[in-house]
Amino acid sequence: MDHAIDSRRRRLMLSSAFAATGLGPLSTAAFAQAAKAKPLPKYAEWKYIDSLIVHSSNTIETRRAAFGSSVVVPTDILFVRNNIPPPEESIAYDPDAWEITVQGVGKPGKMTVGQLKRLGVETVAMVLQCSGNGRGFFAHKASGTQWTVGAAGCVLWSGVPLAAVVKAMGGVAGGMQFVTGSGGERIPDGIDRRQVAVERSVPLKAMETALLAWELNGEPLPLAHGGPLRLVIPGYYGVNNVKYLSRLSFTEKETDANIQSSGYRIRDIGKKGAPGQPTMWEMNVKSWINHPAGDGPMLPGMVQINGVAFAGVNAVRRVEVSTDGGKTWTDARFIGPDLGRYAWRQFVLPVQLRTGSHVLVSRATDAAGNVQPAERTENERGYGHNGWRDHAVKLTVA
Ligand SMILES: Nc1nc2c(c(=O)[nH]1)N[C@H]1C(S)=C(S)[C@@H](COP(=O)(O)O)O[C@H]1N2
Ligand SMILES: [Mo]
Repeated sequence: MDHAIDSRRRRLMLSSAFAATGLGPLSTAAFAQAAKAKPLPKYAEWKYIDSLIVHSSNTIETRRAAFGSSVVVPTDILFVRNNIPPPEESIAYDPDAWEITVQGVGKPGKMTVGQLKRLGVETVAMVLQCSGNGRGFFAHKASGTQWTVGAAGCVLWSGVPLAAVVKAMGGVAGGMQFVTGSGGERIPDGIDRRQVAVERSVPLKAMETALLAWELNGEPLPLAHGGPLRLVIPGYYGVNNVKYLSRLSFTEKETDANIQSSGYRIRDIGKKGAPGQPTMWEMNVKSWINHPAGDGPMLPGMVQINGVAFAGVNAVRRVEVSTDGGKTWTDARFIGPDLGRYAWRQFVLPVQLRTGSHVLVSRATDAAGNVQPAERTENERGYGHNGWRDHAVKLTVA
């Protein structure tokens, strides 16, 4: 990842140059915070730490203030989530040699990334978001990483449409209902695969839009984000986008791996996860404000309230913004290019902020008419939080 290290150095140089002029993108407080922060893990050491919150070696969040106003989130500030430690870096050295097993098709067999590249190529812009994004706002201390807003990012994936691969391999075998992807992590001897394997099933219809991706934001897919090959299911929660894809199966049933059968299930607080409860597939409609981020005092006057809005498999149609905690609302304007229904839209509302305290919130509506609710839906593991109230930016203008 030499190119990424270079870009990080370049950015560090820029930020210290700005700091010298007093125009630093980072406040002194942010520098102090960064100084005592946990270090980045080796496989993600090329990331730009000042824009990230390192929760653990396997969970890294983008800072709210670090989200830009362009549509795409740069790879070096994109969040990372690994349920188990990633494979060795060496699997990404010769990506074209990486091999996947394909089952549940007319002609099952193996395919290398090099062979897949000959079958087709497509690009999709989509929001990658962890099911637990916003978990930190739940009052019952839901177990898991306490993400706020930054376990999400809109990115560009390039790869072969899954439908083209299936066509080349004799079509989906009769009776299959699910697409099941398996992660290529090595599971130590003596550990039950079913307990820990990252293996997810999604409904067969997702095949129409899925990609097997080898490129992220115009660069070869780094190991941290699933290189050499990743299953991409546009509009579905992060967990379904299986990294280091090693096996792809069309199956009659959902996998019995824990991560599918009992994990990632919506249930009441105190209940155990079980098949039959709603699983984290399509994402719900959601928005939040990134600027101002509420991380310091502000002077009164004109402010460009800027944030992001998206709605899973649906396009987002409208965003309203309130500066009084949701009593009154004004329509915001979308800015920048529309990269399609799976991408997020950036929105802006210029407002005059007077001296005092302000609670800034946003509320999105999707093309199907779903409106982002005020409150979160309470659930044991803190999944799917799209309540606008908890995502507020609280500001003091003085
Ligand atoms: N093989 C594999 N795929 C995986 C995971 C994993 O641990 N292993 N984590 C999933 C979860 S829970 C999320 S939110 C996303 C995170 O993607 P990222 O690390 O590229 O941001 O990857 C998903 N795919
Ligand atoms: Mo996740």
